[in-house]
Amino acid sequence: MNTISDVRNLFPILNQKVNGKPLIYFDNAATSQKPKQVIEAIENYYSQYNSNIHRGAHYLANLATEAYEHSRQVIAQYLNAETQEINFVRGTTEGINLVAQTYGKANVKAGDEIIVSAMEHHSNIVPWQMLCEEKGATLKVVPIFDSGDLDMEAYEKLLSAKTKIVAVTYISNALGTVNPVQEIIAKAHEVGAVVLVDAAQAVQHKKIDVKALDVDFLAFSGHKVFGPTGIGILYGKRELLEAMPPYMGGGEMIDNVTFEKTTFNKIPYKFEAGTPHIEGGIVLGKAIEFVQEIGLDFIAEKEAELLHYGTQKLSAIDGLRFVGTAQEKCSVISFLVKDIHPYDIGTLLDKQGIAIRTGHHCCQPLMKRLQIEGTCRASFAFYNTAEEIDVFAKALEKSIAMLS
Ligand code: 7TS
Repeated sequence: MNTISDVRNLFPILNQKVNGKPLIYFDNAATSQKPKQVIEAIENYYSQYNSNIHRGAHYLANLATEAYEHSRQVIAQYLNAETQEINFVRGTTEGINLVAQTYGKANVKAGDEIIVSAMEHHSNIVPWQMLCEEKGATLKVVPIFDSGDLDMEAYEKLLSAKTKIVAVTYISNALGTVNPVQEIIAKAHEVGAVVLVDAAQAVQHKKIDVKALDVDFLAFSGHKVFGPTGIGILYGKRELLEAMPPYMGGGEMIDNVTFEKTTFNKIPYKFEAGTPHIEGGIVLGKAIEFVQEIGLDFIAEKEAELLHYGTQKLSAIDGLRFVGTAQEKCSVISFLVKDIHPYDIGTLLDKQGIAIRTGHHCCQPLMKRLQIEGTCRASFAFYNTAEEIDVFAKALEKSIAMLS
């Protein structure tokens, strides 16, 4: 599996025409495409061993339970976590809300502060804002430079004994900025705050070792890491998860129920009420195994080449300006051209078979900070090619000519 066509053949969806042109999929930050082994794992589950897990003492239920729990182990090893620290959730959004509604409710009081950054996705802003409103706490925002780099000096100044939670994205979906999370975590710990890292844009690009990072909570979505939608992971340190109240009540999360009092199950089941997304959980493990087979080094190398080439190619386009030029970036290129509305560019590119994202990318406060309404965003995965970037650059020039 060495050539790029070998890699691309693993992703059946890539081999098709859109509007009469070969599909060029540059919307990987929104969701990644799925390799054959992930698609086959979904079919295998439903055609061979679909069954409810944990509760049924029969053959199929045991197979499904084993596969689900095996997946938890695969994911734990991938992150260098303990198996019981891996909670299946619906995605990054649910993971963050879970922490806000459990750890947050139990530990944040009036007068406390929660710190987020100016480049957060709405899902790492709104849950904290809701918590702050409920508790009378204050949301503080780490500013960024125009480049899209975090202002680390300002961050240090914001930290104090009042800081209870720091919630920050590892990689910005809108700008591609890679944040110095290790340093952010260490500084937060100095004032006794816990840190949640939003790894929605990181886990598919970078090796993450939760122990080395010493991160308290980390959330990601399966669908951005070549797995299904509707499934994701919340990692939490064991001692924090054990001390936290439950999130949702229901089956599976209990130890014993009477009308007088309910005792709760041990972690991670305490946070997994109801029948979960069984197929999703199993297949997310397959997606992580897929990433391990391909190798994060290979992925990082390919994506760095694409980022470099794409940046070079687009800089030659008259009137184009990049939004997000941080020192360390991942394979996301956000840009604007003259005063053309991003949506118009996106629509014309789509007619040429090219999928990019336009708009505020669920980062309205970031767009306000940059005094823009939105951007055009091309985000690459390791299965994209320099040839696709060539076609994209030509199509972009053609679109600009039509819109100017
Ligand atoms: N955090 C970041 C940094 C994200 O990029 C996203 C999704 C989320 C959280 C939410 O993830 P979800 O799976 O729970 O929805 N970002 C994008 C995007 O950039 N385009 O579409 C979704």
